[in-house]
Amino acid sequence: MSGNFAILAAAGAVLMLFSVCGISIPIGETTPTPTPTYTPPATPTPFHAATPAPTPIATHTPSTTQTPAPTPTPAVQPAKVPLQNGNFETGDYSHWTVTDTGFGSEPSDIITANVNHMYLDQPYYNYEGRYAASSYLPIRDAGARGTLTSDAFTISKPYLEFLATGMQNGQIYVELWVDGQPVKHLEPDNPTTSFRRYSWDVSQWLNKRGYLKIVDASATRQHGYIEVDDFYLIDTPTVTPS
Ligand SMILES: [Ca+2]
Repeated sequence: MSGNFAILAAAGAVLMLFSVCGISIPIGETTPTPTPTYTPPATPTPFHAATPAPTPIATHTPSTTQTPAPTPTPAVQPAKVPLQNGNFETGDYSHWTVTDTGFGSEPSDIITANVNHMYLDQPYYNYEGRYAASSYLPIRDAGARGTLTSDAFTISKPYLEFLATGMQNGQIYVELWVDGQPVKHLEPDNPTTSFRRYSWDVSQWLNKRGYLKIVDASATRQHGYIEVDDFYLIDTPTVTPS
């Protein structure tokens, strides 16, 4: 402040001197002290953290070759499991072992037997498919004898069912063998030509291995035969089990 006053005082003294000397200085020509223009401080460019370039969103291109994965479904156990060639529809005794001559060298063609009137009394009824095992038809002799033994199978269901005809006779029967002994035994009480469905409760041998024996050891003529067909394992019996 005192510096400015000194300057003003000095300027005043100079003016007085010029005035005294007749020198006039036009006031308007006084060189104005440049007023510093206010320059606002530069607004700092706000600092932005480097923003990574946005990752382009992958455009989904539907594939024409990729098939959607199938929805996994739990393995479903069929309710009914046929025994191998349990219905004899191969037309031969594959999966069965034959002894003697009663059952012939191959299953009997029931449809042909009906057409050719080869049956004992009446035409066959209630058979499954075309073929069945018969201890009568091969040589048309009810006194013929023989056995059929199935391949071993796993008892995977609680019931074993089959069709059978034949007379009740201690030497004519169907058996299920497990652990080296017969556990089920049926002497058919059906001496007709109409097959009947039988059901065995085999639940106590579930998951064990077993096999079937079909036996005609009787030389009895007339109705001394047995005929079987359509062996399968099943969850729910279709007839009253024994
Ligand atoms: Ca059959």
